[in-house]
Amino acid sequence: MAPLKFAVLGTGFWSYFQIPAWFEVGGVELRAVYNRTVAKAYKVAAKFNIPRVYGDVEELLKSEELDFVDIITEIDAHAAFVKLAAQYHLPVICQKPMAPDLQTAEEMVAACQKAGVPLFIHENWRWQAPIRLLKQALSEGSIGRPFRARIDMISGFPVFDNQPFLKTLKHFILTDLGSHTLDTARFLFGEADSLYCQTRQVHTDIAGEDVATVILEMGGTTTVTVNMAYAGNFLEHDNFPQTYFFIEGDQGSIELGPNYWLRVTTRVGTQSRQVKPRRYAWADPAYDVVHASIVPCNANLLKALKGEGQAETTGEDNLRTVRLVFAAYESAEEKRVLLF
Ligand code: 89Y
Repeated sequence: MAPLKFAVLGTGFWSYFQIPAWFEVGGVELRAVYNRTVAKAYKVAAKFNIPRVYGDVEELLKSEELDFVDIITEIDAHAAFVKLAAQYHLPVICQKPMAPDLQTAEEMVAACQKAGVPLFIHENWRWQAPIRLLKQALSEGSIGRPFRARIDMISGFPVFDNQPFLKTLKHFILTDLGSHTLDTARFLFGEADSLYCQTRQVHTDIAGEDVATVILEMGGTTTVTVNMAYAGNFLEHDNFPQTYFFIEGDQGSIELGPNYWLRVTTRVGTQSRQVKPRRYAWADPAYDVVHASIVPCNANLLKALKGEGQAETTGEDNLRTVRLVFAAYESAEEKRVLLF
């Protein structure tokens, strides 16, 4: 099969990793890049040998013959660009979080459904190597029925240094990180039956919340607590961006702890193994496990684009994650449990 031709819309921080991750997967040809500040697009084009650069999305869509587009812009541009791609009948990948609110996300999914255009969400967290292995250990059933789980993504890492716009988000940690952790919770434990959330703002120079605690009942069987914080404080085991898990089942327990140690404890004892992510030369070591996860995420989406398999994170599927994110804000604001 000929390589699929695509364009990247948005050349900020994440494009420096999503583009080489595409080259890692192979089977694609990056024809053009767009960025509102076109000088930034030229920089990325020069770095990755991309033939054409645009400062106008419609001009790009009119001029290029493409098989899909990959949107890596900031959140506020997602809806307009997804709808444009749908208008041009182009399959589209959109960076998480899908939209700044639930209604916009629903409109994006509906627009693509109406146009008969596939919409995929670039949601990479669930593709982290240690999390895939954790899922496998859970599915193998040795710990029995999981009745409770804790997911901790707590770090003092200065996330605003590389992504300054995060400071301006009125809805910060639940959209930025909750999109990932709640999606991962769905991946591991199924759909949510209820949700309760509390949020806090520790930084005084940002617009949104930087701490969130979400308690869910999932899959009808599991109580899941998701602890998130980017409070800029100091923590002994601060290994950004590693997520820690502790899962209790009626026959044992599973832990994914610091430095990717996966421990499965059953009647016969504890089996430990270290599941280090692959290190790529193009990745920023400070984001190792996340940057490495972009490769299998892209590979999964590419299979679907080629008609060779199902994508895990379709627009329709990710809408369920988006619903949880905004349900969490509603719960925190109204101080009540939401039932689904
Ligand atoms: O934006 C976020 C992401 O997708 O991964 C980590 C992050 O950079 C900060 O939460």
